[in-house]
Amino acid sequence: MSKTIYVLNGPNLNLLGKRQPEIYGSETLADVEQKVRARAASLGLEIEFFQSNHEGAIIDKIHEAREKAQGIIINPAAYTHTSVAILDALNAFEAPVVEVHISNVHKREAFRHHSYVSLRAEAVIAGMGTLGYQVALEYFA
Ligand code: CA2
Repeated sequence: MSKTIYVLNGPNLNLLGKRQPEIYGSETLADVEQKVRARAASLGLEIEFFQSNHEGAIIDKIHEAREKAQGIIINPAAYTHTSVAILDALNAFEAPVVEVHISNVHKREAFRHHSYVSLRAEAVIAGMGTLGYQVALEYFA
């Protein structure tokens, strides 16, 4: 049976490729999803790809992953820096978690240097652009 990886994206990432290309690049989230699915297929992984601008919806998806996923790749976007609730949900998920940031958050404002999710993640990738999602998939493969 092939393994399922949940790829979760937080608020405003639906705007990827449409604004601020100097920070986040020119690929859209649909482009990222397509590339993630292609790489996952070649690695024999199933993907559930999800984006929401709502904290509770992301938490519900993490709860769903408890029953259905063997791993989570998450870019929590701004919730990275604020959400104890997402950290708590991830702490109730038993398989590995990889945190991805498109930009190098450590080169940016001080408020982006702290991540609640990093307290839970097995690995953190930042600053590789959207390639970070592919690297996270390789980790699971
Ligand atoms: O670098 C990342 O991936 C971030 O998670 C992106 C978040 C930011 O709050 C984190 O500090 C770092 C912001 C996502 C917003 O994405 C946009 C993309 C294009 C245009 C506007 C927003």
